[in-house]
Amino acid sequence: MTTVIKNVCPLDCPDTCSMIVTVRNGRAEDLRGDRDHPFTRGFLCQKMATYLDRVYSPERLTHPMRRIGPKGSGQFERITWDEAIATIADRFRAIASSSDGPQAILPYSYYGTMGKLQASSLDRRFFHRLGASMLDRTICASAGSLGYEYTVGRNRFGADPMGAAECNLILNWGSNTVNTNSHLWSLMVEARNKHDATIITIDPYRSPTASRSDEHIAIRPGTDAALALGLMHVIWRESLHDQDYLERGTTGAAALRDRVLADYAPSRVSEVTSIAPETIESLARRYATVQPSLIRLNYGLQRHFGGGMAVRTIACLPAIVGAWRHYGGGALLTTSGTYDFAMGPLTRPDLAPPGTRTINMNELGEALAGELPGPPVNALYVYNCNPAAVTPNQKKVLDGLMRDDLFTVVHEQFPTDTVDFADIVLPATTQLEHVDIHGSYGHQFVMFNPRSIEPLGESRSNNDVFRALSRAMEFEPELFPDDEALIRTALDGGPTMRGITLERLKDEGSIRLNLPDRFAPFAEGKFPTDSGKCELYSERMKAAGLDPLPTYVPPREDPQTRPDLAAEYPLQLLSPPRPQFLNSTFANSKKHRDAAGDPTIELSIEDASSRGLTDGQWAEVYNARGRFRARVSLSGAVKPGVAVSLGVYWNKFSPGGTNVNGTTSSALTDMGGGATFFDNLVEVKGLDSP
Ligand SMILES: Nc1nc2c(c(=O)[nH]1)N[C@H]1C(S)=C(S)[C@@H](COP(=O)(O)OP(=O)(O)OC[C@H]3O[C@@H](n4cnc5c(=O)[nH]c(N)nc54)[C@H](O)[C@@H]3O)O[C@H]1N2
Ligand SMILES: Nc1nc2c(c(=O)[nH]1)N[C@H]1C(S)=C(S)[C@@H](COP(=O)(O)OP(=O)(O)OC[C@H]3O[C@@H](n4cnc5c(=O)[nH]c(N)nc54)[C@H](O)[C@@H]3O)O[C@H]1N2
Ligand SMILES: [Mo]
Repeated sequence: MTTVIKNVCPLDCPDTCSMIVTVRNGRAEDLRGDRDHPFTRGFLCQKMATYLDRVYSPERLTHPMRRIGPKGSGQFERITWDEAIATIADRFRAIASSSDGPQAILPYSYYGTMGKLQASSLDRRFFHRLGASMLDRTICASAGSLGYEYTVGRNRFGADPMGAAECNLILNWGSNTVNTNSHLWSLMVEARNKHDATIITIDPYRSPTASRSDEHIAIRPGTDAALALGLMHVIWRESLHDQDYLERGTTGAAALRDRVLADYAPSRVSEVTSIAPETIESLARRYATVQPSLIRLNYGLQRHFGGGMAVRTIACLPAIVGAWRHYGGGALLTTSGTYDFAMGPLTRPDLAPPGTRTINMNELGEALAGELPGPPVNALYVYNCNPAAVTPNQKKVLDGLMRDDLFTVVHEQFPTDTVDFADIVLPATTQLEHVDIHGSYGHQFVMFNPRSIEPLGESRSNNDVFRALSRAMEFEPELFPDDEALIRTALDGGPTMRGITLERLKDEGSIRLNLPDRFAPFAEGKFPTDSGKCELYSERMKAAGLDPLPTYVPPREDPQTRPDLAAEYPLQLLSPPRPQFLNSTFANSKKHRDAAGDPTIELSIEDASSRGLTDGQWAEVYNARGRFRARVSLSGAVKPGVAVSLGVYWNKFSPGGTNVNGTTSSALTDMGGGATFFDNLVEVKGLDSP
């Protein structure tokens, strides 16, 4: 029997594609992009095009296991699900009734799947009901989200991505759109082909997006706010601002104008950003006069200490030139705020005991080392995440995972670096084997993912495991209903969800949110902030102890402000994703690893030759936190003082046993408690062999 089913790509990526899966006699045999989906438009990225290889990989975890070797060794023996669930429930009960209490248990997850159910429903209910510590999921987007919210408003939405095709000027600002948001890139290319739009990329690295743009502005890492303030200086100096929009739609314009005219002349901004003053002037003029203009504002620039302020500052620009007036114009950080899913009823934060502590996920190393306030962490339950590879300050994290007194459960599809440290390993389903619904952070559709094939081996979905654990813990069964009931709960949300039902989703697969066609949310100058305006001056920021006006906050590890540190570790190291992997997902697949090649460290010719390094040679990259090995790459993609190492490789496939996060810092951003992966000074020395 052959059936054709619409599934949804589960990856943590803005595109959330609609996929057409052909199932023959219970086996998925073909998977491709949905031609009828307005955003997917018939193509999948290079990673998902071979997803069936992942689903049917012989390396999948297919039964529960218990550790039999030392921690970190990855030696396990098979056990039954009953035994696994009973072991976990017994340990959780013992910890909960010990003097440390249930907060000594820490759930640890991120978005291995973006599905509303398998990422954030029964897991939250289970751990809230247990009284476990809460996790602040800050590893990716929290700095910029807060900076954007302070400025543009609580719902955190912006330009309609479908409108990108109608823009005349497009800035990829800290965004490698070609690889990380490829369906938006295709709309940008459409704008260029149809009406000669100009695409400009602002990135210290000549990324694939930068090289395919009409112009690449190679900014010094972590200095984007200074550039934005320099653009404002030119715009106001030359009276290119939109006075009418500023009066109707903003607070604090006069104060911001005074600041930028006094402090951010292009000559000074040039010293900070290492962009020529003429480039700043010309960009400002074009940005102010070519409309509609879109700033695709993404994550690259948030992973520095001043990341929150940088996003907040850039997010002021569209209001100053009136770009929000136009469909497609303005700034686009995420569309996630357009979704009114009923997240409260779904996740039930009310079940958590009052005063329960929250642990910032970027500080996992500190948490495991007992350096944070509150009880120690005695149990860790990991799902949808590979912290041994993806978290900063890796040595500290691995030291913590080695603790013999730490009880670690890992629910996974594959034997990741994190699995190696587990006491109990649970096998997880893939997207074809479980049901889910999806929003997106790059488009505006709600999507339904049915179960297309039976779970492989004994694998179980996240929710199935939490249902089993809740029974073993004797929690109220009504808190742990079946997945369809949870979908109905999630859909019973606010205005943009109205009319979107499970029945319709089953029928149609994907439904656009209740939003106006040609959505231009701030065309009239009304914003979902306290003042109802775009807050160039923010009382909320002032109350939070932050500068209420946009400003430049330098990186923590910056040669200009920390010459002492730079004397030892002179290179600013960026480590954005490698196109063949999705964070660390797919980095175990031989096919993807072969396509990706060895880990690399891209350097300027100047920095390589002063260290006697040649192209292709193995090198060690290091600082006081740790080290990793990579091949020197002299591709001409970075300026002196900057280094790039793409991608989150698995430690166990990295020469020397550690990846780039051996060097990254767990310091937090200026706001939102975000990660500072790219705020990282290192030095490089040659090796004779890996
Ligand atoms: N193929 C692929 N796609 C992905 C992912 C993946 O791993 N692989 N990951 C997904 C996830 S979880 C996320 S969060 C997004 C991330 O996607 P993006 O937001 O595109 O983020 P990055 O690729 O980390 O960084 C984008 C660019 O910012 C640049 N950058 C670094 N520092 C600075 C700076 O100070 N200023 C400026 N202007 N630019 C800077 C980097 O060099 C990089 O080229 O992509 C998603 N899509
Ligand atoms: N140096 C550096 N480090 C980074 C980044 C960077 O740019 N540079 N990027 C950061 C960013 S933006 C992010 S978002 C994080 C991402 O970090 P993670 O969220 O850890 O993402 P992945 O590495 O993709 O790991 C997700 C894991 O979830 C598993 N999984 C998938 N589906 C399911 C499921 O249904 N159930 C269960 N139980 N497991 C499942 C997958 O097999 C995979 O191993 O990494 C961060 N780390
Ligand atoms: Mo991310």
